[in-house]
Amino acid sequence: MYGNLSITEPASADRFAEDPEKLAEFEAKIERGEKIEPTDWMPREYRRQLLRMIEQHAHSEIIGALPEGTWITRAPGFKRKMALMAKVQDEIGHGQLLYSAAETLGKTREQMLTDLLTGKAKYSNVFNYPAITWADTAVIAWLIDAAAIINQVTNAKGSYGPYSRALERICTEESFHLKYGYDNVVTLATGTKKQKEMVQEALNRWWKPIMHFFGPPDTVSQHTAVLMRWKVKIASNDQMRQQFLDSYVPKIWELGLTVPDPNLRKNPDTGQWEYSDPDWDEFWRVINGNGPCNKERLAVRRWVEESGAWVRRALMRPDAQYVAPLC
Ligand code: BYC
Repeated sequence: MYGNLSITEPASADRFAEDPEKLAEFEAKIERGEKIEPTDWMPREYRRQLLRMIEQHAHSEIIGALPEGTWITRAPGFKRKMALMAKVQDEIGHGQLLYSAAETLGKTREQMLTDLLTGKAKYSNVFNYPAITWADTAVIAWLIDAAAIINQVTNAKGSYGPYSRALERICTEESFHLKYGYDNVVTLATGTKKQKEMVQEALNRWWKPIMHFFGPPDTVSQHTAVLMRWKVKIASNDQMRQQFLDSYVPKIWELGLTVPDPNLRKNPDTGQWEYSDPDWDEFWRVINGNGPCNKERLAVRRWVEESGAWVRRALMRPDAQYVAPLC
């Protein structure tokens, strides 16, 4: 509970009925394409949903730095090491931006981090899988960043000012990540037989998590309807998944790589991609804490939190003021 808002408050049928006049004004503003700012009136459900989504997104950025981060010391060559370090640093910066956007809704960063470390908060499914070879980092930087860009470019047009502005800035940096990832994939896909095999194996490992990345099918998604009504989400999970397939399957094929799904095809009549069921049971297991790396990821974050505690304590000391040098 913080302020008068509980994020665990159950969504009920009359959740929009708190003040019909204010609600109508709020919805008209969204309809006109104006942004909602932190000091504006907003329905409790809008605040609760935004906080849930932005907080999860922020956690995804800082946990998302881990699979690639473990490869910094092993990156092939100095240039790639520098580029990977810059990318990982950017992801942490995205987390900072998003925690700040979430804080405008009334929850402290400390509480958000506590919820992450105790396993109460969710973060993106994809970061609970291991990056086994260098090729895994290439596939993450190309295709997971591509998937994230599709989601974020779309939602940057959303109704909440602080989130949409944070997303715009994040997308600019993500587009460099995508180029970096693509360059690494191209190098491997056009390299030796062994390198090509390595990148194909990485793609095989990551395909299912990437299909899961956009969320459960629209028929199952619990939050899409209300989020789209209030223009927090501008496209549904299935629409974003289709957009990803449209843009990236041809690029994957162009590199001579294959997608590990024998049923993947674009239906010429509907224009929609058809694909095999990507095992949604696995998705639910992973996002609820039982994926291959969930425990390891949280253990690393806990270690970081504990080993950085002295820095935070020192910074918060009332006498820890910066004294400008005299010269
Ligand atoms: N992973 O009703 P639904 C990056 C949960 S980081 C985990 O469809 P919604 C990067 C969902 O939360 C960028 N959980 O939800 C960083 C809900 O559970 P709760 C990551 C998921 O919100 C470093 C339940 O399933 N991007 O790019 O309408 C290196 C029902 O789902 C997932 C974002 O975080 C998932 N994939 O739509 C490299 C995007 N999907 O909360 C790269 C921001 C669903 O009721 N988030 N769930 O317990 C979103 O856009 C939306 O939240 C989603 C889901 C589209 C993901």
